Amino acid sequence: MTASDDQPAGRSLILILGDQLSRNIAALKDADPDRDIVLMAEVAEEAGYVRHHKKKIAFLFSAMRHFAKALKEDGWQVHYVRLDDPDNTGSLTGEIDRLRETHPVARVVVTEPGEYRLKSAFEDWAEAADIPLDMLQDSRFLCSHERFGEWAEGRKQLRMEYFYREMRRETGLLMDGDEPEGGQWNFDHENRKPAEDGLTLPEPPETSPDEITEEVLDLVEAQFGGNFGTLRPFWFAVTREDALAALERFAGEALPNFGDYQDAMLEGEKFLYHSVLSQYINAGLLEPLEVCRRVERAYYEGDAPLNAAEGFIRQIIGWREYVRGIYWRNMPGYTGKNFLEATRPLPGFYWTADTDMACVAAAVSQTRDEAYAHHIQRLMVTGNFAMLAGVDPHQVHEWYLAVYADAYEWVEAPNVIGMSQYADGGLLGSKPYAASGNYINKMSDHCAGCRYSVTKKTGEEACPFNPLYWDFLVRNRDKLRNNPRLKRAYSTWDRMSGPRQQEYLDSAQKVLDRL
Ligand code: FAD
Ligand code: DLZ
Repeated sequence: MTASDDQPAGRSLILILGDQLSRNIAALKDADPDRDIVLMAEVAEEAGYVRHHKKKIAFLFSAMRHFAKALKEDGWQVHYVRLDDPDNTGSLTGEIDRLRETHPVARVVVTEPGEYRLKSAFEDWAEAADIPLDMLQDSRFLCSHERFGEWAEGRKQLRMEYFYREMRRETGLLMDGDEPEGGQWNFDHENRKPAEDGLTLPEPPETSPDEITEEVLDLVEAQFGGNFGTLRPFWFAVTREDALAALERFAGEALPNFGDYQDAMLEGEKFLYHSVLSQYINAGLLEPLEVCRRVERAYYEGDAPLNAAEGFIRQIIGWREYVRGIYWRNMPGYTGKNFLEATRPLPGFYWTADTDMACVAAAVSQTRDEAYAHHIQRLMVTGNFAMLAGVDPHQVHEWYLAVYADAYEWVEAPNVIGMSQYADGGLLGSKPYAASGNYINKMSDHCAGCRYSVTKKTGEEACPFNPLYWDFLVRNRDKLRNNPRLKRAYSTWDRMSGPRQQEYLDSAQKVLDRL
């Protein structure tokens, strides 16, 4: 298409994706509100590439609508396409083409998408299109792909801890000159307290749905009623202002205990001292660095101990940036990895919570109700069970991508394929996070009310995690035997009597047969 007379010279079409809801997003930086046109679109392709949790779709659509409104109020010309627009083409590239028919532009500008799938779709589209596409680096991340590449180059093994130290130095967060605050980089050893009775647990702030959100909730109910998840009550923040309020609430009320109880689980307590901010950070309502600076300030003002502030900041400038680096360095192909050759279908109770294992039932039912579970539930309950049971990691990946409000492939896939399923063979982490019921019993109160007995190792009454743990190690021995962090476990197994070993394997088989 050639530019027509009514095209302001050099006008750009700025595409803003549903997880790029920030006024500082790269695509807006050099844009001109008087000349350029912003496109935001609710499309079937993005809403349907996995069957997202209803709350996740509602959160994004409502946050997108509020962001478009805020941009308009700032003076931007915003073209917003609703999902139920009868002319909606169903795809982002289709919507770019449709807008260009009525609004000729000289170029299309987009900030790099967080998923390889969408980046490739844009690149393919640009090859066929008669218009330049500028895909800009996503400056919300501290570490560019090039920077991660420089760090990773030549290293035999990539390990988060060393990457994290570089990010501390580069941001200056919790640094005392060239030294880490408190003389140590990492206070993780202080962050493993089990939850105790009598703790006062703050709830994340609940934002009441306004008219825009109510309209979106009706749309989601009508169009995605069959998807997993409870839609109402809906309490997520959908604006930057409300997300900032959630950050303040976290920094004031939960952060002081965040470190101590980071790995704990308590029946009926869905959030403990976690921030419940990931969906806001990932969608652009909060900037990762501003969140870290707020937490750093809480430490310097004496409102939070160092183990809490350091532990939290490590999750964001360490883990969050590190997993993104791993994702882009290993795509395409990373989501298809299956080092342990696991093939079992995902058990039905991942969708229904209908299981007698109290810890799994709690994690799945709160996932269904809130589109949220905290890290240890994701890693050591649902993730651990799937790996021990030998579930196909791709099916596990698709489940996680669908059910959490914060899930985008760049962050979900390395956490699932790498950290939780060890399907990447150790690219991301140094050992499989495999654990028996003992771990869950130590860190939670779930076992006390469970129909299984965590102290029984085998037999009908035994906690299924117990025999599955050994079955997992035995089944994968050829692949895991040389892992130094598993040497002790294998020698414990080797010291067991033959009949005892057989009891474990028979019990595990019975659990697997029941799945
Ligand atoms: P907090 O416990 O309060 O942590 C603070 C922040 O640190 C989080 O908001 C998040 O931004 C960041 N963070 C913490 N751990 C990680 C991590 N391992 N990787 C990246 N960022 C981290 N996180 C997602 O954002 N999206 C996902 O789809 C996702 N899938 C996961 C799947 C599995 C199997 C596992 C083990 C972890 C996954 N995580 C994911 C990481 C982590 O569990 C969530 O970020 C966290 O539970 C979100 O809750 P929160 O905001 O209360 O986090
Ligand atoms: C997750 C999501 C959903 C459900 N819907 C939309 C949408 O309709 N329009 C849009 O621009 N973005 C949506 N998203 C977020 C995209 O899927 C996300 O930008 C990519 O997965 C890249 O991270």
